[in-house]
Amino acid sequence: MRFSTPVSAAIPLFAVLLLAHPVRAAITIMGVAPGSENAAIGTATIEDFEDVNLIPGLTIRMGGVPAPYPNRMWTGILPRVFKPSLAPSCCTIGGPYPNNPWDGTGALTNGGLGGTGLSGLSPGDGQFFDFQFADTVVFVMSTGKAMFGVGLSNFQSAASGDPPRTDHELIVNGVSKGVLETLLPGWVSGQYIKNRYLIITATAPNAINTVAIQNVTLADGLVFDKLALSDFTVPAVRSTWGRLKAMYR
Ligand SMILES: [Ca+2]
Ligand SMILES: [Ca+2]
Repeated sequence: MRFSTPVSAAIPLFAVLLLAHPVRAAITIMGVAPGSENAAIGTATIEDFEDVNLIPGLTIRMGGVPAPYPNRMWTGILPRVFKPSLAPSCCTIGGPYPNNPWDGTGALTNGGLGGTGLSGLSPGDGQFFDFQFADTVVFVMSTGKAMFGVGLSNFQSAASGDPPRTDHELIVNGVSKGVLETLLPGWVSGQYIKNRYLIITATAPNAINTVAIQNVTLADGLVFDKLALSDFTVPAVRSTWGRLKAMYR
């Protein structure tokens, strides 16, 4: 087959078209300081972790649990409510953490996933702040989302952790985006604080299916709260059809 337009002429035209229609980022990542998140999540469905029931369509996986203990995956119901204000203060655990929740008093943690921990009190099946800690926390959505948000607390970064622990990798839809420490402007590290509110948005036809946060080098007890999910709005097909009908009335 021969093309009517010579290749040498088509390339500049293609370049011009690219410049005229810049490719929009399919997935964007941002972070805001505590108290500034509501503008971004105002209409979202919120999981506040104040009871054991998870919002529909959300599955949470605790991965990379040190052997011989199993990974855990929760859909619909959590093993218990975790309250950071009741985290153990003994045995270098560092609790309590009354400032970790983003709403109410309950939250999600990657701890308590094997044995009785340093405190001797861990139930071993999750939602308790003690060893063992999962290396990776994965949020799995049953349908692709337009927006995913979550409050991050108790993250102790490698360079400034109070005391330092590890940086934290963000993986969206199975693709690494780098570490939160450099991804989120104004990142603040520490175990007794809220670090940042993470907001991920997708531009159709892309969608957010999984969000994973992973301790890179050392175990770090992490706290998550005020998780927000937004669906895509109904496609504009109907309104476009309505406008077409109006044109031909
Ligand atoms: Ca909460
Ligand atoms: Ca921590």
